[in-house]
Amino acid sequence: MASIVGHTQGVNNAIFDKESDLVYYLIADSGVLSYAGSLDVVAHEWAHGITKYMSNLRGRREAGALNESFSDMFGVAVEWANGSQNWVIAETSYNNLTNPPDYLHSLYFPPSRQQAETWGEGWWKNPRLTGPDSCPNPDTTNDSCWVTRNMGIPNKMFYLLANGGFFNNVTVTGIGIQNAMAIMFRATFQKYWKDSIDFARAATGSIKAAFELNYVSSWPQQTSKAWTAVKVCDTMPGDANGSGGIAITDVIYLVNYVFDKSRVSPPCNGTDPGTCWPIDPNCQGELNGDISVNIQDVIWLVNYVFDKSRDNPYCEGANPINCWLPIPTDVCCKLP
Ligand SMILES: [Ca+2]
Ligand SMILES: [Ca+2]
Ligand SMILES: [Ca+2]
Ligand SMILES: [Zn+2]
Repeated sequence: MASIVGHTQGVNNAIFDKESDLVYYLIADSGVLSYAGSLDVVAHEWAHGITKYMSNLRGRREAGALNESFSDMFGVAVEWANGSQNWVIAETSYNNLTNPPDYLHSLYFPPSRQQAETWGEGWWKNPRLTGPDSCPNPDTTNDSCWVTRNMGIPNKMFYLLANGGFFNNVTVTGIGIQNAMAIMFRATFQKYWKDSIDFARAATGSIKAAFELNYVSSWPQQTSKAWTAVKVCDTMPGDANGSGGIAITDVIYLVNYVFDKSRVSPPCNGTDPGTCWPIDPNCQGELNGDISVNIQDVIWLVNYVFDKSRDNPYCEGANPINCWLPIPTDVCCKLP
């Protein structure tokens, strides 16, 4: 990818030009060195090219924030693979400054650079058409509906998933940056992330990618938890009992939920008069992708749990490993 480094007025910047596929590095007299000297920024800009040709995420609202965040994830991951293991962007270009913060973004603590780390809180601003303080018209005065502020949310999610951490009362066990990047890349490559999607769909798409890449591990669970921690996603499909994993106990829970739900006599004797097996949130029992929770989900879950460890005969569905991967849907990952 061709790059052009030049002098400009105003602020230091790096820009991927979607029309020409050129990257411009603009140097200003701000004391910050050119971003062309920061490997994470270079990788960030190149990742915009990946986005353009794979997911085509737009540049506004939540899709715009995800677009920028994917580039930051890629930037950190490339630098990590080349021996510089840190969670900040462009630190090499800020080395000569005496006053912190000496970086452009932080995935570890986005608020240090005026970026949100939790949906609906702090530096977050409403990027949507509806709701309080909504953003009807994306333009330069509102940063295309708050792209730079809100990109801190998926950035923080990625940090938590890769590194692990305790945030907003959620504990995420880190799966390593290489694995976390593989999930986000698959979401991009498979177009689970595309066009103008919102964060909830982005979470859904990455959980789906995690299931596909490594269903026997805790990747889907930790991906779900990471989005939960930043208050975007609220659960994992198939985890009917809310334990944080998927096992035979979820089958028992879901069977009881589905049959108890419509049982009038004898009435359920639990604390809930309608059913002793409420699924909260309800979508945890929805795993075949058709929105409602019913007997079909029981069948799906039984097959998933038992097929998962079956080596012979192999599952013969579209997925060579397991034909019954839970399908995350938008009902299973809602903004609070
Ligand atoms: Ca860095
Ligand atoms: Ca469970
Ligand atoms: Ca269903
Ligand atoms: Zn960018």
